[in-house]
Amino acid sequence: MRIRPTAAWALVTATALTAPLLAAVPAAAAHQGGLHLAKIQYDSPGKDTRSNSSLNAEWVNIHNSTRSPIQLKGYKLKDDTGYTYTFGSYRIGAGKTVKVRTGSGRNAPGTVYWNRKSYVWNNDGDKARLIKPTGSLLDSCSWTKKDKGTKNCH
Ligand SMILES: [Ca+2]
Ligand SMILES: [Ca+2]
Repeated sequence: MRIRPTAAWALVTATALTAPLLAAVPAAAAHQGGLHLAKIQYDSPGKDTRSNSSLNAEWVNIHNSTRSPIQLKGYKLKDDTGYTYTFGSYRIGAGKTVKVRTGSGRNAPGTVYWNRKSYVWNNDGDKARLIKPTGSLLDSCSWTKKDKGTKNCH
C-alpha cells in the first residue's frame, strides 16, 4: 500500500517542475519587450483599385521593443491563406518599426515591399503571423470585421 504516497509525491514533484515553465508562458504571449506585430492597415484607404499606390497603402508595422537590433533575414510574415513575405537582409534597430507594404517599391530604412499585385490582408477578417526563421510562431494578430480598416495589435 505504498502506491498512494508515491503517486502523491510524484504529483508534487511534477508540479514543482512544470510551474516555472507555465509561469513563463504568459510573458511570452504578451510580447512585451520583444519583436512583435504592432499595427496593420488591412483596408487600404479609399476604393480598392489594386493600383500600386493603393496596394502600398495596405501595410503591417513590425516593432522591435527590445534593447538590441535584430537581423530579420529569414523572418516571415504570413496571412491566413498562407501568402508569405520572407524578409531579406534587414536590420531593425532597437525601438524601431519596419513597415511591410503590400505593393511594389524600393526597400529603404523603415519600409520594405512585398511586391504583390493584389491585396493580401482581407478587409473582413484575416490573421497575420510573424514567424521566426526556425519556423516557430513569434506573434499573431487577427481581426474579424472591417471596423476602421486598421488593427492595433498591441
Ligand atoms: Ca479600401
Ligand atoms: Ca488574406
